[in-house]
Amino acid sequence: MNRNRFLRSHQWPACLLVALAFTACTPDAPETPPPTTPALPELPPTPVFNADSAYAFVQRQVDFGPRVPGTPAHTACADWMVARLKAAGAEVIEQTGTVTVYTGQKLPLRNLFARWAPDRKERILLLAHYDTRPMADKDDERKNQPIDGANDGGSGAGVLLEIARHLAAKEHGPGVDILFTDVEDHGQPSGAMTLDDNSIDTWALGAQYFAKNPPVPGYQARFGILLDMVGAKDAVFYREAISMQFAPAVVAKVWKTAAALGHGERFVQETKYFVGTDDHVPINRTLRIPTIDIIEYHEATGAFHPSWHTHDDNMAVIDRASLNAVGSTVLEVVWKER
Ligand code: 1BN
Ligand code: ZN
Repeated sequence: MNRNRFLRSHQWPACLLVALAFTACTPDAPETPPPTTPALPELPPTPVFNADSAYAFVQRQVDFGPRVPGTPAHTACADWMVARLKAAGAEVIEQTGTVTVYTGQKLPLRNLFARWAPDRKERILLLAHYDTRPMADKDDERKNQPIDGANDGGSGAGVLLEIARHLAAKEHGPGVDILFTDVEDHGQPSGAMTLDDNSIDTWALGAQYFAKNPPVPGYQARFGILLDMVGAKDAVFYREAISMQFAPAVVAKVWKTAAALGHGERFVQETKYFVGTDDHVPINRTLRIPTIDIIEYHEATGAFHPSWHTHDDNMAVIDRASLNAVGSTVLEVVWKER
């Protein structure tokens, strides 16, 4: 077929358009730069978490003796913590009250709520209990005597006291609150490590009290992180099931940060259902702050560390590397939050 006859007159406008399109793509045509997203300002470097300091804070708590609510050792330890928090630049609200434990006994309650940059609306909540169990109900001996609570009570509070030391220097991002809860560990003894429905509310009385009566009206935070039993040697942290139910994005953030810092082998990407209750439950349920629990899962017991609620929960189980893995991860999460 003759090519000139193939290009019939009604086809010319289309050819012209194609030709024009090619012309527009020649190198001489002016280029419009692609749209760019403005770079976020660089964040200040995260301070170094000092595991020796965290360890010394655990030791200091244990040196007071068992921190059983209503005892002089508990009062002395709380006074010392308040002084430390104020020295670290916090505004400290002491929430006092009375709670009734499972025996019917009334106990004094003293939650310590330490705040940095309290005027900022956006906030992060960190928490740990500082009271210790009044009995060793999982031990074979001296069951009625109180425990040292180096891991259960001491370790979470020790890590948070070390983090507190750095918070006055945090000028960017959300304000930080640290809640040291009281009367967490005065719950009804159970046969196994699991809880029945009746006993579940006998635990975490300080966190329940805080959630029902927030000392700052309308208190809210972007998210919360609870530390409990984080100090034993070779502690491993699985994704805890209640945290996964209420705050899966916070678990993902913390576990990802831990892996980025080289602690991926301790922060295992697998969910275990093993915590019947803890302080994060009322914070999630009542205040609706998505809050996770970083708590050791121990392979041999299928639940907590073997020293749990025994006299073996003493300084011999505490290890700086475990305190460091948790403390440096939480400090990094806090510092990277914009
Ligand atoms: C955690 C540490 N808890 C007490 N000490 C809460 C709890 C109590 C979890 C009973 C499971 C059973
Ligand atoms: Zn306990």
